[in-house]
Amino acid sequence: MEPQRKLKGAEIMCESLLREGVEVIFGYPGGAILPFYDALWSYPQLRHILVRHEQAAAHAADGYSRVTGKVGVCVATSGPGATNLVTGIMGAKADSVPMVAITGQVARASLGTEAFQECDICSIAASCTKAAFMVMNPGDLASTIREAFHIAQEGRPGPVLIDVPRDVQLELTEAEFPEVIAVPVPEVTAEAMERLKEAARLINEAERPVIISGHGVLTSGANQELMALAEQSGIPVITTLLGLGGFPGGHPLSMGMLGMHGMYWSNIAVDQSDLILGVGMRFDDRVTGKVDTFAPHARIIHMDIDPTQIGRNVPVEVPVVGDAKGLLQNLVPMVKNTPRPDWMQFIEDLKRDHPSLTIPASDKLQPQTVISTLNIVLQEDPETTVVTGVGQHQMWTAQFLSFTRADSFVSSGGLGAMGFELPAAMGVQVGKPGAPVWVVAGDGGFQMTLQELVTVSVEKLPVKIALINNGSLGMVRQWQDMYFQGHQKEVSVPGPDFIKLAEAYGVSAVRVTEQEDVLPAMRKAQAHDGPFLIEFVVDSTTNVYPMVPPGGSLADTLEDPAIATGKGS
Ligand SMILES: Cc1ncc(C[n+]2csc(CCOP(=O)(O)OP(=O)(O)O)c2C)c(N)n1
Repeated sequence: MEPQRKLKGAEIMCESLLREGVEVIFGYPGGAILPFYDALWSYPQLRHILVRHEQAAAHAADGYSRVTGKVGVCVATSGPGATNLVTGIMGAKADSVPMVAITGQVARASLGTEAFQECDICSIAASCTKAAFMVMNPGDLASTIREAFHIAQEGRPGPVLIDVPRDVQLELTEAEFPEVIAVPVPEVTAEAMERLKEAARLINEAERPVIISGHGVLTSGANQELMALAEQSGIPVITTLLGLGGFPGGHPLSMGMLGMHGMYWSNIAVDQSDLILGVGMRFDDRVTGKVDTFAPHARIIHMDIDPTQIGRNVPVEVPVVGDAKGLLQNLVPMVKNTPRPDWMQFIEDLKRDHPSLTIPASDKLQPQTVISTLNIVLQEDPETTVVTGVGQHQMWTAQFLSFTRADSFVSSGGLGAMGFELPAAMGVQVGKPGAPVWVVAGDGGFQMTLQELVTVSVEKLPVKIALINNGSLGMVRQWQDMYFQGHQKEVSVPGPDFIKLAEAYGVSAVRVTEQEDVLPAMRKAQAHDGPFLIEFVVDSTTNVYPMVPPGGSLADTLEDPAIATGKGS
């Protein structure tokens, strides 16, 4: 501890953030956090991005963290400011994103009096953070902030909330700042080494093995190690939604995504496999389908940094706790290169006979056409990051785009929060100022946070927005059509004139209705110096396939009926 001069609580907060290496904060002021905002005058190194709704601050901090690997920071006032952060905080918890959320609170003497804008945010946050602290003494601020940053990053990363009463921010105290120590990467333990030997034995004996790679591979920076394992063992790699980018899409061993809207061949391969090596993933319900019938012939090796995830959803034969990078580094030399011609042929046959990337033959502009055209743009600039909302467009983006880097795809996976797209893209763009950032949005989700158009405009964040306007809550409409006898209820979401709206916010925009205009519009957006929106008016009846029906097993994966009956394009 290094003794310091007397500082106000709010100054200690700023000083601590600087010491943690924070460069940018996404936030929105209000009465209970005003002392902190006042202190920001003295800390110009802390860039503050003023969002237009606190939910956007949390999503932006999330997006920023996912592409920089740093802790994302968001700030709000007490009461409604704090509760508005909650969706974004929960999203970070679900997707293992390190975040520190700072909220103002009413003064200590008013606590528990139902004071104006008083809200027990620590209780609310208890279930959606790794930890939530209320700091009652300014002398505890520096150590609490240090602890929060440590907790956010250690083990399975996630969000931490710090609630600071207004008068604590104002009180002067002798500040002592703990030394900032980077969270060490956990060593591979002796126990894990024993498990890896067992894992290697199973891998070497397996006849029909698959690797399922998740977000943990990205957070641990284990892309190279995963590649080494796949190539050394000859085992195909399937990814979860958030695992996309952990293994290059174009690689011969890449099988794309599995799960509810995964590739048909991936789902069937998992169903038929005799060994699954799950790395940095959770076997969540979107991945497994009906859990009782998940991969009935497979033995499961599960590597994860969070021991509570192992054996939680599926029975695991070899649990290996640790950081993916270190575990894979140690595993690679233990596995033999084993040719499995029958298995690889089975997969090739599946790919040939069951095309999963289907586009309906129609005169109307198809959403998949738009998204697959974006692939051209993406391949041209390898630094591009694509950020999606939630719904059909998200699934088509995951299916049709080929991601090659860990920071090339950002999406709300675990929480599936519509409205994530634009604010998260702001954070991505702030984190990667020179890199192209594309948003793929649905017209429903976009209407949830489109007020942030003004933030991208004012902050000069040159994000490009591909708005897939199918006039409806497409994914919900699809479910109503397929599983509620076509009773479409409350799924039509007519929006405003998106072009006029974008322009009103200072964002240039064009509307595209024809296939031949798709690529030229994207080129125009790319060349434009600043944010740009393209509204693609697409067929409102198109469904996402493949699809595991609700309650179904991976083996029940439905193909596009047009393809299944031989009528596909
Ligand atoms: C905040 C929130 N509310 C509701 C849902 C449920 N939901 C999932 S997908 C979806 C429809 C999304 O519509 P849109 O953004 O237009 O995308 P599309 O499916 O049409 O591509 C809804 C309502 C959700 N995921 N998030």
